[in-house]
Amino acid sequence: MARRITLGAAQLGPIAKDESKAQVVERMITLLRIAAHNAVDLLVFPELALTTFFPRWYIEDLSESDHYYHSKMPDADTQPLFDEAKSLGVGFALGYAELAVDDAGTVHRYNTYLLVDREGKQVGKFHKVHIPGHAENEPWRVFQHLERHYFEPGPEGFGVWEAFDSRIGMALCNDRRWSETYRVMGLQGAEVILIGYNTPLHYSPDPTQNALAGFHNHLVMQSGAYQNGSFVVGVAKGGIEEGVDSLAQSVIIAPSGQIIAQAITTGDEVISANVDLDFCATYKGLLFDFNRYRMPEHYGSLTVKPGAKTPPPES
Ligand code: CDT
Repeated sequence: MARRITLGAAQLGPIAKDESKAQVVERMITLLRIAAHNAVDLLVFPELALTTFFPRWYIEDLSESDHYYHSKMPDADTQPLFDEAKSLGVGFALGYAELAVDDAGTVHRYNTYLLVDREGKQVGKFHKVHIPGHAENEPWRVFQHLERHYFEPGPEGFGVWEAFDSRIGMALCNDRRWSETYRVMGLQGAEVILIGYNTPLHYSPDPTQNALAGFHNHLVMQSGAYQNGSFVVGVAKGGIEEGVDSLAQSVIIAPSGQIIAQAITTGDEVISANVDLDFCATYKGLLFDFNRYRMPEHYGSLTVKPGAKTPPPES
């Protein structure tokens, strides 16, 4: 019998700096209800879904930015979202800024994805690995991308969780540009990879890339899906937020690499696709049968040793 699931992406439009978390949660609940109406089993929200993209502003003393972070989930602000999802029987993935304190009392700030199943059980947590942008205040930029000031990379790496009768992996925004992200999850048998993003359409270090933002977004996720035989759900917070225009174009991608659903707006919008998870086997079991065809022992060293000579250019 086919293992069918309805995957959904809850794209969010801009969140203003002065919009309260309660207001954002209300918007998210509206999307949850639309998703439930469309029989969605797993609804994926974007990266940092509860606030404006605050890393575009420099706050020197990090403790003064604590209101953007959550040290427990759910908390008073987000409890209504968790309650509504549970009563609707819709699982979800939530991107948020997390403030964690380890056993030694050290504070860690992570860009986090949390996976919640249809019964409301928290089944997995991922901390973003590739932290883009810069850590220093660079006020001369048109806008800043200070993720390296606000977040440290997650130490656990990329995992896969048994949930939704499947194997679910998670990644956040810049992670999607790196082939290792998908491959590490692919090697763990990921059938569905969830990716939330906030991607400005203007790339200050090289504006010639601006026109390619949409192309690169789909290129990396479609390749990652195809090369690992996985579905990918890519979800944006898009539109013009505090003067910064960000990419929308949320998508659901099949293991064939084909886009099977795509957002048509830059605002709050739900897209969904009813898929057969067994379709992954068409790729995982044939062309990308890792056990049969992958050749790690023939790839050479994956680590370039310090001082290693690169091959001379061909004349
Ligand atoms: N949020 C996030 O990771 N955004 C980055 C922007 C990189 S430009 C500094 C991205 O890769 O889309």
